[in-house]
Amino acid sequence: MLKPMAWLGGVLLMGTVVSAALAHDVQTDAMRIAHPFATPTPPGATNGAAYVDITAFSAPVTLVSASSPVSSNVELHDMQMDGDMMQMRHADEIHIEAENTYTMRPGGGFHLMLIGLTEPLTEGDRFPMTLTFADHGDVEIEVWVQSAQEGSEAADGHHHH
Ligand SMILES: [Cu+2]
Repeated sequence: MLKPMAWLGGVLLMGTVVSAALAHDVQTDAMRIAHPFATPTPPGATNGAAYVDITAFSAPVTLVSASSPVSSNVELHDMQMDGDMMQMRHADEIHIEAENTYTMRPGGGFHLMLIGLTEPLTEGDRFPMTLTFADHGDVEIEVWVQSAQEGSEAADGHHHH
């Protein structure tokens, strides 16, 4: 595993080629989960957010819950404009139709809210998370803590090879 500083230097030198190469994913019979990442949190923050891209293969998949040792709860959230206010709402499930991809990104839409962090999320950290799907059981993923831009670019690059 690369040391965070070496990894950061590589990204700065070689840009998106390296980010794409350093993307990671998990594949099951039913789906692919590409490049899970979470953004760093300021000291003292008690909540964080994680993002994954979920591609359903030949049948729809439905994410119903998530958990991680880094926080007391992981909630499915949906962030939408309500008038001129951004509002986060709890979502019961995230449904992805067959042969579709749902792309979570900072700034809006679905995300995985880490409620009650045991410690701040620091760039370069990695932590496990369990995603629970209706009919498809649990899928273990590893979440990388990256800036919104780096995480998004790595996930975007993942879809282009
Ligand atoms: Cu949220």
